[in-house]
Formats: sequence, C-alpha cells, structure tokens
Amino acid sequence: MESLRNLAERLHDVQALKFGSYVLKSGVTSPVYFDLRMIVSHPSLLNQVADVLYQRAHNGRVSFDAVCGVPYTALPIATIICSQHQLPMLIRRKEAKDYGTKRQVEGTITPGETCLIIEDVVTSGSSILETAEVLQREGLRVTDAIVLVDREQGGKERLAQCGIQLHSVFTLSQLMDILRSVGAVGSETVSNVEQFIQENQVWAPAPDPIPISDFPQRAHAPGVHPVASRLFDIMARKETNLCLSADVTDAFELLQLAADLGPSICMLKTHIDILRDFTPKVASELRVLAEQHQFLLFEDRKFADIGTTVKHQYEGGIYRISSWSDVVNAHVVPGPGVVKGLQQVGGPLNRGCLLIAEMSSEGTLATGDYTKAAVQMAEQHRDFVIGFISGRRVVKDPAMVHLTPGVQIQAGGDDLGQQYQTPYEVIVNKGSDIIIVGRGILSAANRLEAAEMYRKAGWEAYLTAMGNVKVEK
Ligand code: S5P
Repeated sequence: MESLRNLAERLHDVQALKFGSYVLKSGVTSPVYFDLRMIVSHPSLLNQVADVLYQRAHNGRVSFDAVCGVPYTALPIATIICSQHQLPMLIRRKEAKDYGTKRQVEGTITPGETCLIIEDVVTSGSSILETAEVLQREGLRVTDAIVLVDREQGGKERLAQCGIQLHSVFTLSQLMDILRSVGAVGSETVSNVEQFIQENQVWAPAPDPIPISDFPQRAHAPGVHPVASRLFDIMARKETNLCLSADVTDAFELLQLAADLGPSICMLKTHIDILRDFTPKVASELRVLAEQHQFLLFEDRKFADIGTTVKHQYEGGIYRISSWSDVVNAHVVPGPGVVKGLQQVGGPLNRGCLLIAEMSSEGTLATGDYTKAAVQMAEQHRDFVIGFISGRRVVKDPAMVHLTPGVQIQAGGDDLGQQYQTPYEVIVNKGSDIIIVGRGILSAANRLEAAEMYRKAGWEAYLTAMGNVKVEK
C-alpha cells in the first residue's frame, strides 16, 4: 500500500495525471486527464510502473508465455518487464497502412501460447481489444490484461464479455482516495471525478442481446425483399460478409478488381462517377462479372434530391445506374419523396435501396432523431428499402440488411474525418451484417490477400456474433 501511495504521488508530481477540465477525443469534458507517455522522461518512475504492473500479474496468479504492450505508451513498460524477468516479448505494429507488406506482430509467435497484454489506462477497453484481436489472429491466446489505471467507465466489463480478465493496479476511485489522503487533491475534485465516472459509462452490457438469426434463415425472413434475400443467400454460400468499396478511377482497374476479388465478396460498391473513362461497356462487363462470381453491385450514389430529380439521376444520364446496379442508397434528408422517386424507377426492375441512417465521418449530423427518421422511412417503404448504411444495427427486423463503412483491421481514421472501426467491433459489438472496406484493401500491396483477410475477419466475427446471442428460430 505504501508503495502504491508513493507511486500515486509521484505520478501526480510529474503531471502524468492532471485535474481540471479536459476535452477528450470523444468530445466529452473530463475532470481528470492521464498522460502516461511522459513517464519515459523519468526513468526511475518508469521502472516503478513496470514493477507494480508485473507484481499485479504475479499477485493475480496470471499465467502467460509472452508479453505484449499496447502501443505506444505501454511499449517501454513491457520492454522493462520482459527484460527484468527474462520474458519473451511481442510487439504489435500500430500502423494500418501497407499491412500486406508488414507483419502485424513482431517477435517469435508460437500459436497456442498465451500472451499477456500490458496497458497504461483503460477507458472502454477498445485498445486492449484491438491488440488482442491482432494477437488472436496469429493463433495466440489472450486471457488477461494488466493495466495501471482502470477509469471504471465500463472497460473491465466489456473485456470480460470478450473473455479477457482485466487486472488493475489502481481504479480511478482508489487513485482519488490516495491522492485525497495525501492532500494532493481536494474533496471537490474527488466528487467531480466520481460524478464523471457515473455519468460516463462508455459501454454497458446490452440488457437484451440483439436477436439475430443466421444468414440462410434471414434469406427467408418474413417480408424479406428479393434483393436482400439473394444477398443473404450469396453471403451464406460464399461465406462472406465483405463488401468491397472499389474506389478506383480507372475502368480497367475496376474490372480487374471485380474479376480478382469477386470470389471473396458478397457485394461490390462503386462510385461510378469517379471513373475517368466510363463507357456503358464498363457497366455491362461489371454485370457479367457479378453474375460469374455471384456478388451484387451497389452504386454508392447517395441520392439526396426531390423525387423527380432523383428519378432522372437514377435512370438516365451517362451512367444509367438503374440498368446495372442491384442496389443504390439514399440520404433521407429530402423526406420520403426521394425513396418514392427512386422506387418508381427501381421497383419494376426489382432493385433495392439502402437508407443512410448513420455516417462514419467525424461530426456527422446523421445521429439521434435523424437516424430514427431513417428507420421510420425504411419501415414505410419495405417493398423497396432493403436496409441501412449505419455504424451498427439500427433495427431488429432480420429482413433488414445493415452495411457498415469505415472499417479497417485497426481502428483509427484518415486526415479528412473518416473514422474506422474493426470488423469485430462492427459485427460482434455493433450487430451489423456487412463490412464495407475500401482503402484497407485497396492500399495493400496484395489486394487479393487483403480481401481474403477481411473476408475471414468479417466471417469469423459473424460466427462469433451468432454464438454470442440468442438465435431466432
Ligand atoms: O458513412 C459513410 C457512408 C459510406 S457509403 N462512410 C463511408 O465511408 N462511406 C463510403 O465507404 C465512402 O464513400 C467510401 O467509398 C467507403 C469507405 O472507404 P474507405 O477507404 O474509408 O474504407
């Protein structure tokens, strides 16, 4: 206890934890902020942190074969632990790009062995989960994680649901008690932090697990649209819930992608207007490839105008989208007229439409009541709307398809506000059906290998989701 008190005081002294008003990445204002990166400038403190983390594992009787620190803060800590106790270490790469050419985990991997994860601070548990997923994909077992501070916002429960036991040196409340007892903080700060913890539970176990049935059953769900039925059937037969976002600007490259990656996907999403050399022949060749490899074509046109205008945009112009695309999507901002207009063109051709209920981009306005309005609009047009573009499952109805964009093997984003979630997060935790992946595949050195990797990650997540929740008969 004495050594923990001393550690808490030292962390406070070097400002590795600060009190005040801090806007977190999520936009939430927190009365406490941790910056443990800077302890690398204080070698004896760094050693002390490594020591208590190791002791925590030891006292918790955790058994493991190797240690991996969540990058970057926990990397030097894990290094010290491994060096002092002669333990093999693994390093997880954080960079998402070019993963095709780089290994995700450095070090000697022995499948079946158990790897202990080390982390500095846990809020939602996402970083630990991401690291665990990468290790698990390499065949390693992850059963425990050791953390210096558990912010008590739900991360521990979420990790437990995923089979990982979290052991913390301090909970945030314990840390506050210690700091109050040594006079480092006043009672007002302590109660502000308490209130913050109570009001900011980032993840609570769903009281009622989302019931989902498997894809073969959903192909025959009551009221399922023929296009959705065909899609579920393809997904089940090809064991894929991967939609390739084929965002390339060259027609030959697009057709090459469709030919090469066709067997791995259930759907190919186009932005046909970014092609610099579109001709009607491109559309007809895409159709041939879609039949040959059994995937649906989805033109991501995001219609957003009054009914009469979208009718022309869907049917006419140089792209004649309705003539070749099985599925299109629409924003709900114009009101139901946009769906009615599209339906007049697509209905007789037996096409389907997805409504954009949520977006993956930072600061999106498609949230809350807007999302609810999209759901309502879908329910009123079930003979044309087959589902949603959304970050998660928004309706329980098994006939409705949920497609989630903004997916990469590692969470993160780009410099224009795109936000990525992992396949596991999207399918298992958010209950979606299909992952839409663009640059995760397109920027890989070997696109086919990357597509297969995403197909497997998506499909395994689906199987996990099926195992986790009640199956509707
Ligand atoms: O909210 C959205 C909706 C869509 S359809 N966020 C998205 O990113 N998209 C599309 O998905 C986007 O237009 C792009 O074609 C793809 C994501 O590409 P990536 O390279 O970021 O995977």
